[in-house]
Amino acid sequence: MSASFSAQGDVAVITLENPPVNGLGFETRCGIVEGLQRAIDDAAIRAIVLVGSGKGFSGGADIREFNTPKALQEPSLHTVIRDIESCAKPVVAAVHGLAMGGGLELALGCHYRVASAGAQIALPEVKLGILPGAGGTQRLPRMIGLQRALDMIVHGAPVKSEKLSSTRLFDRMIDGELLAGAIAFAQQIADVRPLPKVRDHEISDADAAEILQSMRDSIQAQARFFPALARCVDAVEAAVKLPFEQGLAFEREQFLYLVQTTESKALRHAFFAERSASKIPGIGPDIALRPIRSAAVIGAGTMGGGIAMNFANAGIPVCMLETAQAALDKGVATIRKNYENTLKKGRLTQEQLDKRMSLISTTLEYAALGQADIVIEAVYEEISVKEKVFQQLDAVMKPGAILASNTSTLDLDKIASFTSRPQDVIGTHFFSPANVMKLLEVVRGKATAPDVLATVMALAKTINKTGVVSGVCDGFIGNRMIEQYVRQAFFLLEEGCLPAQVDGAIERFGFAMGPFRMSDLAGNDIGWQIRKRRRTEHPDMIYSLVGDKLCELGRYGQKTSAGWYDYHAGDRTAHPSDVVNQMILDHAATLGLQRRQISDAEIVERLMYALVNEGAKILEEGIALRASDIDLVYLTGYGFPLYRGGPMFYASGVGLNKVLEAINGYASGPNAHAWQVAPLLQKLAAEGKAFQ
Ligand code: T1G
Repeated sequence: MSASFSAQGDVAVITLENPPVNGLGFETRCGIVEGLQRAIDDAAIRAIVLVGSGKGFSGGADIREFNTPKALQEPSLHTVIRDIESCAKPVVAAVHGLAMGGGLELALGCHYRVASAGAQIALPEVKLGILPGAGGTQRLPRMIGLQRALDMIVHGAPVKSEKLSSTRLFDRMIDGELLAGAIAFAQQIADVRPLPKVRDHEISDADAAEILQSMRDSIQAQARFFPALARCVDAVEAAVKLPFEQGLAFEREQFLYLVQTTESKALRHAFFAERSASKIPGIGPDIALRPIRSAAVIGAGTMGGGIAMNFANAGIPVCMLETAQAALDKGVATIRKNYENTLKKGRLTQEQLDKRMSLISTTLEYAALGQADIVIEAVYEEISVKEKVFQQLDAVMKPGAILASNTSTLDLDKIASFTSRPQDVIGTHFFSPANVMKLLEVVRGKATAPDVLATVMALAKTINKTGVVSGVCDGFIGNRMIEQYVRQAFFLLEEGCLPAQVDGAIERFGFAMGPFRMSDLAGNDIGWQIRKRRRTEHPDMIYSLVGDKLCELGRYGQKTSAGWYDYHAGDRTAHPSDVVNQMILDHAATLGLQRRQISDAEIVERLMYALVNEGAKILEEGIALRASDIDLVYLTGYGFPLYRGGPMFYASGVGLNKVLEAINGYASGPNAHAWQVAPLLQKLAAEGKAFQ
């Protein structure tokens, strides 16, 4: 059973034992009910303490059971809580570490609650696209007041236990050893009757209507995409307006509705995707990591400076190298400006700013970097430049130092071959702005040592990045797929669309930014250089020339105040351009193409399925370890809508047979050559399967 029973004198102790977070899975729920019964049957027992083993009280319902029979198998969490609440002997919840979701609801069902300081108290269900489904929306407002409970339920953020010590939630804060303190408390209240029940408290906030309306107003924009937000407010309103049992029933209805929604399944998929990404076949969690106590960055430009900030933010000293003092001074000034902007927004204190700046040093000499544990190169994307840098690093870095490249398209194995230690070379592909974007593609070279890979994946967590392992190919995972997405976007212009229509369609689908606004931001000339290189390396990959014609006009994007769109000084708003639209029409005319009205649906399908088809090839080649890694890349690096779960999850939801059917339709169109169907997609569609 995932809960043990012991008796300490006249107090029974039921200990939740379901590592790593005492998820309230079926076996654990059975263990609690059995322990309760034993305590009730034993006349010598006067009170019961419920405590969690390991890192905390409980992280909530076992989310691995969701949408499986076990999730609702009796005793359900509802039943467990009802048995506790109706127990004839007092039940005390002893909370440490964390009490989240169903874990907090379990504690709320107890007659008393005691806690040690520092415990994370939360109802984070909304982050999984659901709401507290075991009484949390009905009981928490009764314990901590309407406003605080509403904030915790709608936003899902944790609150430290000591911040709630003045509310009814905790009857006592325990300074010393939690269990001993809880047992002593239990003995003190053992004979108190009637037993206090949370449900018996009233919600007395006089301004309840204003509090609820104000929350509804504040979530309005997001609620369109995340149905759980509004239903959280509805459930809390039921706690205010309805008798307890009716409120509980209303909450249950909302939960059962939400748990089946695509949005919730997408959010749960993303939750597990983030945790699966750090699992690398053949590399166990106990591998010895190389210590990372200091770092170095080659290049103090936009990328180099952003990368350096990540280390300073994590408290790791970092040294930036440049070829000229002016470049170093500019890089440091930019970093300081970034921090000052964060300070102005109140997200950084002056002391933190000063501390971080003190961790950043600079040099013009490679020799000064020799003792760093990791060095990350972020220089110009040209193989000859990388060669010089890695030869110099090979000469000065101490044995065992990790040599990383921030390359986004070049061959990491070739870069590793410039050194005498290819086993210490790895790719760390940051996304601009490097100090903001969560995604870090960790590129594993043929020779990269397992401990180097494991060390950098752990470092990703330390610097607050989402690390995803990629094999070596042109563009790794994200850029290789976005290449096909942009190709389709260009073909759509030839066939009948204009930039604003394509961007509008995909942004209504949920992308933060469509391909043309994105390209104007990143710089159209970057894609132009890549296409030129690709045309020599892969003559079979045909691109529309419309992007080249744009760049030949010098329209590189926001940096030239003109790209696919026109931009006015000091304003990043993308204004449709008559010049560009006419260029597109003229270009299509030179091709003799009969332009046609193209629907938003076709735009979305072609952009999405271009991603999915390339993703299937990436999966098949082993460049990505799993489909959820590809989804994570898109959710954390490319503005893919979270409530759709990522391209592979989305395609599986559509049905791969339907995806294949649509692709086959486009493969008979004017740009058929771009639709070489991935054999894996073909296979899964034929078998009626989804991406795993
Ligand atoms: N169930 C099952 N496994 C869980 C889990 C859970 N609730 N929470 C975490 N894990 C696993 C996770 O997958 C990982 O597994 C390991 O624990 C460590 O997690 C009725 C229905 C608790 C703050 O939403 O926020 O209750 O990869 O890497 O950074 O109303 O996990 O090691 O195999 O994240 O220290 C509500 C979700 C559920 C909490 C710990 N509860 N979890 O963070 O470790 S719904 C939640 C978290 C519910 C009721 C409803 C975090 C954490 P593995 P980790 P961490």
